[in-house]
Amino acid sequence: MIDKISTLGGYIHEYQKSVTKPEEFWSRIAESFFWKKKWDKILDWNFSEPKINWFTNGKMNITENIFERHLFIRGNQPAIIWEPNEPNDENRVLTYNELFTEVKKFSNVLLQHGIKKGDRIAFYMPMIPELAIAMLACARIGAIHSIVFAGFSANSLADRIIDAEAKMVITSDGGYRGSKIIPIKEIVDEAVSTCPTVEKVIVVQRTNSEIAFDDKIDLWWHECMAGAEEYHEAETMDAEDTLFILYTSGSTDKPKGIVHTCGGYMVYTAYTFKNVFQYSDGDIYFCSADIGWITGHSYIVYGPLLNGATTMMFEGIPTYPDAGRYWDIVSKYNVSQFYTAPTAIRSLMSKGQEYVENKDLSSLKVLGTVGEPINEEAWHWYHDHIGKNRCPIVDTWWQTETGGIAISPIAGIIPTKPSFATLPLPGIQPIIVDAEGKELSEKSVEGNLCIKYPWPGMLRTIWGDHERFKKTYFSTYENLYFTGDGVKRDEDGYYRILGRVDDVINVSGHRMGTAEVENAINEHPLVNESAVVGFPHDIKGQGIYAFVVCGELSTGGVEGIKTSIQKGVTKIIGPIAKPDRIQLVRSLPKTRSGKIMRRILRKIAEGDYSNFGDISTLLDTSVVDEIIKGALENV
Ligand code: 6R9
Repeated sequence: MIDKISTLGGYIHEYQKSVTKPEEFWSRIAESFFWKKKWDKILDWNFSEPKINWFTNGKMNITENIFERHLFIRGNQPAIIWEPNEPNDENRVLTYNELFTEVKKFSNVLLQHGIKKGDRIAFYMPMIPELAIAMLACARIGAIHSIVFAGFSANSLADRIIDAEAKMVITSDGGYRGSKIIPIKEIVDEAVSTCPTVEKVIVVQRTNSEIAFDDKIDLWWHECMAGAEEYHEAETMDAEDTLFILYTSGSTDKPKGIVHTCGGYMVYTAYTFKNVFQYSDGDIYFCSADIGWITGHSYIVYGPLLNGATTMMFEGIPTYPDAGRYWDIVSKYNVSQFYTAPTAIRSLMSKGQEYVENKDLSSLKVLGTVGEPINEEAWHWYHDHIGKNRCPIVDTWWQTETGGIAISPIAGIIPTKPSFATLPLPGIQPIIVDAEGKELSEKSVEGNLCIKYPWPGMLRTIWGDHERFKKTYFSTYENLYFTGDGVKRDEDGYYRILGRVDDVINVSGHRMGTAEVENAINEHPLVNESAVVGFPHDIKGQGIYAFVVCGELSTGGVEGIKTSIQKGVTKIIGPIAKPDRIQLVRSLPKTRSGKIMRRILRKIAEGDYSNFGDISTLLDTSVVDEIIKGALENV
């Protein structure tokens, strides 16, 4: 098992070792796993090609490290505790033995339907145990899962299926979310109708909704599992074989398929989970994320299960049946570690104290946040009202690309400071640079966050587009991985993440490319062009502000067109991308060379109508005055 860092001195020692002798450091950690064949070389890399290989020629399977490695001591311990949407419905507890049986059976189902190592399988699923079972079955046979958050539209799902050339889709008839039933299968049907690579769709029965069922491609999960063989030997995987693809938004139009591989991701998620959350045997760990995002992959499924932990999976939403739901779950299961997003904290905080008072939160030991910067007010509320001033908060900074937590306190060991992700974890070598890429080496400084040395959990490429991988992450600054985030370091060497410095906005912890939203808006028949920026939003962190130029107005007038733009974006991307504010404008502020000056639009969206900086390159400054006037009318 992985040793836990247990003192501040221990952290400093581990960190130094990870920087001076990274290979020795990671090899010691990797040795606590089960390898079918040990690696020949720990690390082979350069950031110019770029090439990142960890544990070269090591052979393993991540599910053997979850199951076979733990079973003799943990077979009867709960691996997953699933809490359903309705608090009074029966929950499900899967022990390691039970989960293992289901995974092996589903592995055989996949093989039986012609899935081979390297094939891609897309997922569009609610938060039910079959999601985790199917993920692990993919990993066991070497199929590559590509999980798509089930809030995306049919169109977004289809784009992802097509990009990965997925052969199969795993889904459910419907999904419960609070008082709503989501027509999951209907969305999949719409997507799959445009995806020629999909041969089979496996459907889990969850809501018993009436659905279209095409016997030629659709299969019921329960029917497949009924006859499935229980015996299955894990496929031998190379450490650098792809484990999964997860799509995320970037500054340019199309979402990118981030590729993670088996060996490095295993070592990194397991190591960071154990240390950051200080997980001990017997603890009940609850991460409220959806498995459709990286947080769910790394810290609901892989990280916890690799450590033999008990991990919760929650089907519902934080405000159903009321805003005390998370706290009911914490007290029902005696949750020890609770990990959520600042947007959820702000939303629950705004509902009032009555949902927290009288809840027994005494089992809590550690609180965590992820996904976006946490403001001090929310941090203090979380600390005082949920943690009762006794639980450390781990503000964990990381990205889909980093695979696991990169900058974060180690619970109870690294002293915290509100809104600071504090210090890098062992193996992470952050560097702050200015716009030209010059290192800002003073302690207390502000700039762009890069990482200068590889760590095992980092992405290896963008699916099908290595050139884009190079361009996106390694071309802004030579020989550095560029995170896209701005950061401030204080006199203690603590890091405070300031937010994205590229054209990515972070809405309720979800990454959204402004270009992606603009393209969706521009699909509207009356729209000529648009520019999207983020603006500060009390609950969501950032909201979406769209400046739109229309050729003419439809009969519904200004309000009618705004509503139809919102509907259009929901249909094309999904409800998470729906603009919060739309302002119709005569034209956009452009430079003489035709580039939109987003800097100005960002200021206007923030309600700051001065401090535009140098606007001498603007083609027509009167446009700015008009937009400000319109913005004031909008408020
Ligand atoms: C894990 C995850 C990544 C972006 C990242 C940054 C923001 C994440 C944060 C944070 C401030 C934190 N972010 N954690 N900002 N403090 N603790 O969220 O991955 O969806 O890829 O988003 O989220 O801007 O670059 P992902």
